[in-house]
Amino acid sequence: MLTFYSDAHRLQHGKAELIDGTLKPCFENPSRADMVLAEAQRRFPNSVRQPAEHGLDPILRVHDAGYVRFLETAWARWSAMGRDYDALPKMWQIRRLREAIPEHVEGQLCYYSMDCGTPLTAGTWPAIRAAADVSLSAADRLVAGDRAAFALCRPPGHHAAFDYCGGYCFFNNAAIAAQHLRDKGASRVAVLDVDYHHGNGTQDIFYRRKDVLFLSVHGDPRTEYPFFLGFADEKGEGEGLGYNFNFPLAAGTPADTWFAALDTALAEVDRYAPEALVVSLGVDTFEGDPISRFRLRSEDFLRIGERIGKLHIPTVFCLEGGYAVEPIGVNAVNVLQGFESA
Ligand code: 6XA
Ligand code: ZN
Repeated sequence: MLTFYSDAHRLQHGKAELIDGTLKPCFENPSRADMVLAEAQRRFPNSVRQPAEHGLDPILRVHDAGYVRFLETAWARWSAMGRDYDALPKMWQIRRLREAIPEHVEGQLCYYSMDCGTPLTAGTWPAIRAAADVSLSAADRLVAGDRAAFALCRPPGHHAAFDYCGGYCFFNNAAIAAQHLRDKGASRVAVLDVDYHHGNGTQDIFYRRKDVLFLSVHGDPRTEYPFFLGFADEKGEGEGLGYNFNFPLAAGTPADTWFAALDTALAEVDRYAPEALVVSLGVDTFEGDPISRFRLRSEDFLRIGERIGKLHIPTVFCLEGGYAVEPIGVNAVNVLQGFESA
């Protein structure tokens, strides 16, 4: 399968995120993509392609225009105040505060952010545009008839909702790919999220729709980030009722229990019979991940790919989380190889 990749990901290199009460170097950094790219090149020689530019239209199919405009202009407005350091929000529009969008860039940053771990930097805009193009170009391969494609996206996307960023994510690359597949003719698309963290952004975007099925296997939000979404009783709304599936699992869950949840999710995908599948491929389910608490081993990632491949659905894999940098390439590419072997 082809891998889509852009060097522009390097432009997103936040200095620090708020962890345990202190600012620490971002776990989400360019070395992650370097490791995945090297392993993809090693195992699938001559398979790496540059993305094609798709413009803003496919992004605006799933994101609020005001939010997109904010992302486009935020750095210029922030740096115009003499600030040459990354932008992080410092408060939230919490219960009973006014929902009006502030005028000032600082207020807008708070309004459009979910957390304090998603630094907006000088290079965020070109990096997230490129990541969207990477996922769109991978989706284009399915439209052209390929069985699968890998979008080596950075920064990741699954926490980014219709109108907010969070969890290192700004544009929801997987949702953008899923919508693109719909717009190019697929009548039903499924998004399967296997990252350790619930894909709250993807759920948000498709929650009232039945043409895109969303399923997520993740750490239980009662104890795990993003805390405020990802519970099993979130089943969709309106037309979308019955088209959202969450499989929260306790921190520390061992591999066999995790695979049982995956199988239940895959059975739902099969029942839905989508014409295309987008996998939010986080590998922070790895036992050695520094910020997550599942216990998959590197060889387990081959099995994930095999099981997804057995569905025989054209599939785009979008890279999400995974912070054990040394093995991230092996773990992510194991999924792709398992898929190809199925
Ligand atoms: C809080 C943890 C962010 C989780 C990011 C992630 N800074 N999401 O891996 O999938
Ligand atoms: Zn994650």
